[in-house]
Amino acid sequence: MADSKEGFIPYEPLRFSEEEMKQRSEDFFHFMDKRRSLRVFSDQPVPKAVIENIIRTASTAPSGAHQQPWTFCAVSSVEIKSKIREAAEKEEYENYHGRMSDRWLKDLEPFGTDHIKPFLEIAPWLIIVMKRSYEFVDGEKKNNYYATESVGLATGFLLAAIHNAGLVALTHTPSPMNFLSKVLGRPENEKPFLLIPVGFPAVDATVPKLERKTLEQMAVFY
Ligand code: IYR
Repeated sequence: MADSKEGFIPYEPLRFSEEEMKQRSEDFFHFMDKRRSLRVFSDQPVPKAVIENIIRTASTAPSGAHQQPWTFCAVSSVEIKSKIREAAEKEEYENYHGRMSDRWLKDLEPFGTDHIKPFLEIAPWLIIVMKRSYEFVDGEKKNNYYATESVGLATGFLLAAIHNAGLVALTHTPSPMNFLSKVLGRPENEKPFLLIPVGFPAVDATVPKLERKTLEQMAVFY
């Protein structure tokens, strides 16, 4: 047995047979392959307890020095959602009418996006993922390690948890996003990372016809 070190506890592994491993990995791939980003939501409510579990799951992601440099702001308030929509649409109007290059606009054509964002009010929940680049410790700024990577990982876990609950989401990036700090009254060590509407898909929702890269296109084995 490995020497026990202070501050360490035994790791209790999950144990699967080779057969089970193959089956589970294949099943999980097919399950995750069904995840799609949605832009059209139903206003059907989602219980807060579900959102709480989804956020708890996100926070199981690894992070630099286990600093967990994230805050998840979960908004169901109609007033706050409408403030967010108003401010986001103002920024997006500027993006679609001058700030984005012609090439960018062309690349977005297949997705049919524009500056109008009704999902920001219709989706029952908006989760705003905040990145904490530093903490105040005894009044001093202390940088968090790999904050961007860590928050990216936690957001991936969040999206998987949303999918697992049978819900849909959009990884939305209104830009610039500083209006969110203001609307939500967040401290200066937090910066908005992603805005994620969460809910059920609208009845008759459609998604762009996309193909994912094949294993051959995106993996190299050595
Ligand atoms: N933030 C804008 C534009 C946009 C950019 C990318 I890259 C997308 O994949 C989708 C949209 C918007 O949300 O409309």
